[in-house]
Formats: sequence, C-alpha cells, structure tokens
Amino acid sequence: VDESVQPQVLTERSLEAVADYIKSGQVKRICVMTGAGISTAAGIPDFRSPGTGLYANLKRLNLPHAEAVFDISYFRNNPDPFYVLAQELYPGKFYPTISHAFIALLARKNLLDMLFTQNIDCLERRAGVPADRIVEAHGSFATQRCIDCKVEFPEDKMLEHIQASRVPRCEDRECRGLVKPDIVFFGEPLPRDFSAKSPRASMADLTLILGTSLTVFPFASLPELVTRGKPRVLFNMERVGSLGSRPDDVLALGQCDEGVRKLAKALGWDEELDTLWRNV
Ligand code: CNA
Repeated sequence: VDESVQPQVLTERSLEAVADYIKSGQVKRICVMTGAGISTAAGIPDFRSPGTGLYANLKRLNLPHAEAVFDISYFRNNPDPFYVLAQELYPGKFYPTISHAFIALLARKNLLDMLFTQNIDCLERRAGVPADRIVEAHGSFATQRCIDCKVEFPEDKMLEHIQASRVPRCEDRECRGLVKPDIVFFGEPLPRDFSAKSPRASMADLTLILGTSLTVFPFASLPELVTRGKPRVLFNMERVGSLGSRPDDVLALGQCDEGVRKLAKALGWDEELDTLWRNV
C-alpha cells in the first residue's frame, strides 16, 4: 500500500473517514462482496485458512486433491465425500454473524444496492437481507436437483438424506441420476444472475469487501469493476486482490466482525446493529 498517495474522495484512509463519507449523504448505493470469512465466526470453516480451513481438513476423505470435493466430474463418479461435507455444512445449524447483520442493516437503511456472495450457507437471507438484493454467485443449499434430468428434488427428502448420510438420487425411476444442491461446482457455469447483476458494481458509491481470498474467478474480478475514485473497503484477515492499490481503498485487516463493529460505531449505529443481530 502506497501511503503517500492521497485519497481523493475520503479525507483519509480509515473507517472513520468511510463513516463520514456515508453520513455526508453522498453514498446512495453500497455494493457488498463477501466470501467464507464472514461465516467462520458462525462456526463454518472457510476453504483456505491455514489449519482451520476445509482444504486443510479433508485428508480423511482420501481425495486426489482438495478441490475434487467440489468438482463436478469427480462428483459424478464419487459423490460420497461431498455428502460427508454437506452434512457438516448444511444450513439450519448456524447463526448469522455481526457481519451478516450489518449487511441487513444497510438494506434496512436503503443503502444496500447489491450483495454479491460466494457463500452457500444462506446466512445472509437468515440475517434478513432481502432476497432481491442478494446475488448468490455460487448458488446455495436452498434448492437441489438431479444432475442428469435437472428435475428438482424435494427439500424435506434432501434433509432426510443428508442427516442419514445417504446420497440422494433422482426420484424418476428411469433416471436415478445423482442429486446435488444448486451450488456451483468447479467446472459448472455461474448463475445467470451473476453476469446480469455484475454491472451494478460499477455503479456503487462505496464497495465493502469482506472475508474472501479473492482467488475464485470470475467473482474475484468484481472489485475491479468498481469505478475509479469510488472507495473500496476490505475487511479481511489478509490483504487480497488489488485492494489497497487505489487512493481511496481502505484496509481493515483483522476479524471482519471487529472491523464492521468499528465502522458501525463511527456511524453511531452500534446499538441498532446489536439489536438487529440479537433478534435475527
Ligand atoms: P477462502 O478462499 O477460504 O478465503 C476466506 C478468506 O477469508 C481468507 O482470505 C481468510 O483470511 C479470510 N477470513 C477467514 N476468517 C475471517 C474472519 N473471521 N474475518 C476476516 N477474514 C476472514 O473463501 P472464499 O469465499 O474467498 O472462496 C470462495 C469459495 C469458498 C466459494 O466458492 C464458497 O462457496 C466457498 N465456501 C463457502 C462457505 C460458506 O458458504 N460459508 C464455506 C467454505 C467455503
């Protein structure tokens, strides 16, 4: 980060300056981009954090390589490892974090233009972010279908299978294809919603990026679509992508919940945030 470069829109590269920018009324549209790091505090491991990430803990599944568990061609021949993980990650067991609640608060204040999430845990919806403000770029566990005939599979039966560690199969006797949640595997295209809504990133007055390593493309190129001169703020354990390279980039390195609380405090929204979080 070249600290000698003076910010152009913010008064300084700090969360307090971001709060002032929001309070000034110049911010009408906020875009939020998130990844697995906003859910680790909820107890859901991310992929890549050393030691605690899923990839570090997949040895017991005997995979040829860690990514195989989310690889569509591997899944076709060997769906079991995915279903071992699915049982651990299945929504319903987890509670949204402060970061999820903050995004819901932005929506409540009519400031959230769009949330682009890579997460499949449905915690944004659970925190109260309206569905029409969420782009689930990698799909979600909310629905599932047969990978061959594409017919949807009922949710109650899916839950039964997951709980019993059984691999669900298409109910059509002729088909009997494997059923997979509508999450995007490596080798599969992203939902149409992603390409349709990505241009919104270039219309944002402010972009908040939370808990992602920005290593999975095309999602990882979203922050590049932000118009130059419009502040981008990174809440992450580590610096990622090109964040920090533009004059109005702010880096809030550390736990994203802590950074978010700090921003909320500077905005005078801290009590509201806590109340919202406690009541989700
Ligand atoms: P990743 O590659 O595992 O990166 C996570 C990033 O978040 C890393 O940079 C971490 O340093 C950072 N991080 C972890 N915990 C925190 C924290 N508490 N505060 C701040 N930063 C933190 O995950 P990405 O999302 O970037 O990768 C994309 C994959 C991961 C997507 O395809 C997801 O579907 C997939 N994934 C999703 C979930 C989920 O839905 N919760 C869980 C695991 C993986």
